[in-house]
Amino acid sequence: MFGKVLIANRGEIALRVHRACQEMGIRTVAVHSTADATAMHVRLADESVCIGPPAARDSYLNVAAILSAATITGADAVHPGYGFLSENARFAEMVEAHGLKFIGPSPDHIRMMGDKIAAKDAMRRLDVPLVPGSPGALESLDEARAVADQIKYPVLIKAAAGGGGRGMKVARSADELEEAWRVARAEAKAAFGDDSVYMEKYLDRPRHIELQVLADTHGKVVHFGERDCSLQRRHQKLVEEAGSPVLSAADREALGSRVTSALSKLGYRNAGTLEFLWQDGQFAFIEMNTRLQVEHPVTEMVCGIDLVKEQIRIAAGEPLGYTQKDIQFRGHAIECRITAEDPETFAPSPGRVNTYHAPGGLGVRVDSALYSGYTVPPHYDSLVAKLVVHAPNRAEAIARMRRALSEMVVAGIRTTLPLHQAVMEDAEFQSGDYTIHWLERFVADRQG
Ligand code: MV4
Repeated sequence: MFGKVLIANRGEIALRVHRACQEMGIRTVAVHSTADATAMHVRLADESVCIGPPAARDSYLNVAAILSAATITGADAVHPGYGFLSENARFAEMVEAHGLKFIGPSPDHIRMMGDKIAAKDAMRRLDVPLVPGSPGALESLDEARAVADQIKYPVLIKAAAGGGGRGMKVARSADELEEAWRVARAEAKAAFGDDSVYMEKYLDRPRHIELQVLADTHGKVVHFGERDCSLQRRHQKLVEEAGSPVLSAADREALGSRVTSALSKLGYRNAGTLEFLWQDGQFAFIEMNTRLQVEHPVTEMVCGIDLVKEQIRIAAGEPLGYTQKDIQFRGHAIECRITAEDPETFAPSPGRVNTYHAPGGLGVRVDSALYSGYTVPPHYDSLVAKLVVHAPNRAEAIARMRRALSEMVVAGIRTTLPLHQAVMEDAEFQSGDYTIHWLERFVADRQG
């Protein structure tokens, strides 16, 4: 096992990784920008290294500085967290070239899944269900017309290098296709420096359901069930649940066995999440994320497993200590992402947190790097706390979340706490009957 791990991240996820290391007897190295000198992840780590000025490109994305920090502190491995360098194949390669272990998938798998066309190609060959669409990249507007005529409108043009909704355009009929084609390509070029695009049938009211997997280096792959992440606004998730309110145990098992068999053939290793759209009882793969995700705690709560410890053990070459049938799904978990934003306009609200009080009690977990007197810097993601609850069923989990939200205090800045309370009180949310478009409308209605 590793003696020392460098955590190439900040905020709550840096703490999350530190906690797993601490319990495993592994020392930790924090890296931080000058804006984060007093941050909680720096305070808790065994050692810390300042890697640059506030702007992420000069610090948390500064590969040379991070590798130097790992070398001078004698770290054995690097955990990238999520965001920043976590899905950068080049970074994973350089970590390994410096004689360190990258706690994540192989650079080749990161690269493959970063190319959405290559990812779909792989899943198609491995019999994972997909949204109908173009067989690969669209080479011309004529080809786009031909594919659209075949799969029928509405269609969606997506960037191969995309994800997160950038470079994505809907064409509802043939006369909208040329415009969608041009705009999607231009946006893809501007955002990613790559104008490759592909086409899919547009699903108009799907749910976003993702499956968590782990693969060891001995050919074993297991899944930990699904998370329903349909509650999002402008591609920012707000609430996640495990399991999905619409999935039966049989559906979960069917999807899980398809996916684990596919990833086993692919030789995948470490943690991964496959994203699906679910509509009319059908699953369609859209993308795969090759990192630990923000919302991983809801899976941990229902499965009773520490995904970060598992990632570390896998990277150290240990085999998974259990099989699929040992993984049980107990109860229901919900996560609320509390951000430093105005709960109505979503304007960023960094600044000093005069008072911070975390809720507690049975089935309540708070992953946060906040403390009373901490100043939320303006340079990074606005996530300040993940409030996670676990209960025997969904109704009790919602009741528990309402109770926990009412106890939580983050004073001095604006946060999305009031929005979360309103969502939890809403009858439609409580019914579980919502799609990826539900929150957009809910927020608009609140704004009046
Ligand atoms: C789609 C779709 C409808 N049909 N693909 C958005 C981001 C990217 N990860 C995939 N996205 C979508 N792909 C087809 N064929 C609708 C979306 C989408 C979406 C997906 C998941 C979560 C939130 C979303 C919000 C808007 C659109």
